[in-house]
Amino acid sequence: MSFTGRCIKSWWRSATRIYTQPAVTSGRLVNVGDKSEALFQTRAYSNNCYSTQHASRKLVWNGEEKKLVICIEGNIASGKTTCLEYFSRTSNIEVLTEPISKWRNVRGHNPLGLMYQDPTRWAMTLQTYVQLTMLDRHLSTTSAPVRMMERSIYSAKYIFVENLYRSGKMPEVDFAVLSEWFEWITQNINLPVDLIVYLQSSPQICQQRMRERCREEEKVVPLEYLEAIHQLYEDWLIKKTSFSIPAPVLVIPADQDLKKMLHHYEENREKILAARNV
Ligand code: TTP
Ligand code: MG
Repeated sequence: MSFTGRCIKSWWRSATRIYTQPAVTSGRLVNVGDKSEALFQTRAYSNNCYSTQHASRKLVWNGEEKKLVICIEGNIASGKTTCLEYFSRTSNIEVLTEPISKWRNVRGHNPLGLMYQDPTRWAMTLQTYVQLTMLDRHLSTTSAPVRMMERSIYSAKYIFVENLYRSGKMPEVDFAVLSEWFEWITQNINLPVDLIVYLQSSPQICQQRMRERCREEEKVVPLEYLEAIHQLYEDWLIKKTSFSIPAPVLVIPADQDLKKMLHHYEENREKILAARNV
């Protein structure tokens, strides 16, 4: 074999190794630049990945094999955690609940509480941290073949940051800086999502559930806030008129009581697990 031939063979071996190694508990971001087109063909083929062109210039996580990634979305108190807890009982699904405990306590500070008390001053602080913790969730490794996440980096930006900005609570400069961060992250890091499950609930029901669970920071949240969040979700995932949607959407009506909701989740189990066919 010629020298060039040997080089190509050796490069090919190392390139494919990145994507065929077994799941490990830690990983790192690797930059796969323009030279790696063939490598991306391998990845695109084996992962059934639908954003190959973009992926060819992105940082990708080399710590684990491709998993099915499902994001559970919906208004505050729409029942996302309950839904995740239900599916966590299934052995091949690993559940990643929202990092809300971190938002309530970062080195002794409570950015969630501060944001609700004085959004103009603290929304940027909270949303920067939400963005970081959501990115961390997207990149975390799991051993199960299916991963379910509470929310995503997308809804943090398209729903919450957008709402704070539109309602005049977030200064334009804060919105601009957060948007630059978000765009850099989503353009440069591969964050695959295979399915969005939208728990569609009325703001009134969410308010009732929120009152019942009585999270201290949320006592000041008025119905109008939940209505605004609801409208942004509807525009994004139902009317599809606002922002791009990173994956197909499965809508589950979520106003019913817990027992009926668990029944709905069970009814939708097959659809959720066959995410690529939705
Ligand atoms: P949710 O993400 O809606 O989580 P939840 O546990 O309240 O929902 P569910 O009952 O459906 O499981 O919100 C958690 C809190 O964080 C809520 O007060 C809204 C707030 N939040 C923001 O302020 N900004 C954000 O970007 C996100 C994602 C949440
Ligand atoms: Mg929750």
